[in-house]
Amino acid sequence: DRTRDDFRPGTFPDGFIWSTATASYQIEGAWNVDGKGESIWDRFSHTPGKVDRGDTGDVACDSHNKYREDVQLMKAMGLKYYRFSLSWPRIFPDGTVAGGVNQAGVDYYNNVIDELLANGITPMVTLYHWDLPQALQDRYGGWVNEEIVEHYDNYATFAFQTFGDRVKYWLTFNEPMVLCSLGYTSGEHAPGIHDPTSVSGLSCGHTLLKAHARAWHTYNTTFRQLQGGKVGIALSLLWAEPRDPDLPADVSATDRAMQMINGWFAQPIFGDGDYPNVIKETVQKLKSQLTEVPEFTDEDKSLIHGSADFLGVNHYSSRITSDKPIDIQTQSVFESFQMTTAPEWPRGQSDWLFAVPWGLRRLLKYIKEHYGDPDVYITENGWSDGDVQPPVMEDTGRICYYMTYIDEVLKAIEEDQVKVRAYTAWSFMDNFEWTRGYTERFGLHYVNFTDSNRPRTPKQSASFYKDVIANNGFPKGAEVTRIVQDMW
Ligand code: GBH
Repeated sequence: DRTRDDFRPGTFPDGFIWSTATASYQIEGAWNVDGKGESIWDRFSHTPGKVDRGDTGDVACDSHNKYREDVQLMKAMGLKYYRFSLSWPRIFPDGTVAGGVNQAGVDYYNNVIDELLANGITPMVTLYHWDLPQALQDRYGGWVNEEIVEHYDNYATFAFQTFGDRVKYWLTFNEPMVLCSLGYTSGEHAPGIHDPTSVSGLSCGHTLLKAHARAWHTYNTTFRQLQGGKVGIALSLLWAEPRDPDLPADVSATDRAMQMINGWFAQPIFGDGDYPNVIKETVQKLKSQLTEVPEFTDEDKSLIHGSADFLGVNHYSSRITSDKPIDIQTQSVFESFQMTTAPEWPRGQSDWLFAVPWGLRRLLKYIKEHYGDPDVYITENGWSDGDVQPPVMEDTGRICYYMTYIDEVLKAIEEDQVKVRAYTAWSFMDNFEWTRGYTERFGLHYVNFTDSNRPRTPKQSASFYKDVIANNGFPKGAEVTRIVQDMW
């Protein structure tokens, strides 16, 4: 049974960061209020058939109005850090500096940041969590076009300049792999481009890596000395376990999967500065269909390599991987492996979400060994329940998930010497779960989306996490450790 490993109580290193996260489109609402421009997620969710039940982020958790209440709930949990994202079109309605800054949007984020700090909570800000200004999509086709690197850098510069006196932790992008593959290959996410050739997805990734590096260098040369903050990127990293560790074909299929899914963005930034071989091979095959080939010059590589002060890890689940023979002439390396799950793995509400706590420890060790032993901030980890009546307030599934995953983080720190500095629970509250709308709930707080006041109520997991934060882990004798051992 590889579901669980032993639970080992213990405490985290002093100064360990405990946080929770949200993202602008998923919580703010106020999509067309106070001068905000339209984003690609506004356009996408307003297009019939794109999101379950026709749900939209028009109101979402109404955090544009209710951020003070959110901060009080955070304070009640003893949270000292909070990760949230800025909506680019709330600040620059058409995405460009030339188009003008929206002062009301700037005021809103100043208020959020000040409210957090006044309550002893340190902000961690994601610059881009998927809500591109629609105007940049219309004008350039979005991330497939390198013209937008300049606009992203201008936006990032403005954010550093305006908020960087108070914000010391930045993430340039949330999950480039997800945004490029779901937004530009499968089309399940905004902007909804369906291109099974992978050409658009690969170009998206290429632009994004350049934009990321540009923003990091901007911070490094212009703001670091004055502001003293850190800039990283949040990558969605999966753990792939070979179906048969003694079968070389499965082991190499697993290696290909890890390269494709994790290495696409991790290797250029944290590895040798270039794409993994599987990506390069795919690019070679597609060359005839490409107008601009996603290959890095030596200059690109040296700009991208090392362009992060820490690695943000969004991790949720694992897969068992086996070899799948392909026809080299007609099929791509993307199809050369197969991923499954084990029947004993507990399932969340999201169809992709299986609890495999030991996968996180193995992933962290892999990061240490393959990506230069960086400082690691776990920027997301969490569990979904359904939108059921009565709502799941005694959310033992979520508590089990958190306690087992957090315990594996502790093992990675103590036994594998991985430099994990932060753990972030996704999410502070139930919110707009992209294509799934409000049908999947990841929150430590329940949000009633049928009530126009969007009341929030702490779930049992919120008090569990509060105890973890207060105890800096699971010290022997503490109440939280007893809960854990009872559930075990
Ligand atoms: C994150 O995405 C987002 O950053 C956040 O906004 C979102 O609300 C949260 O997670 C919960 O979904 O496991 O091989 O089947 C994570 C999105 C979706 C990425 C599923 C990996 C499936 C790949 N994940 N996806 S696999």
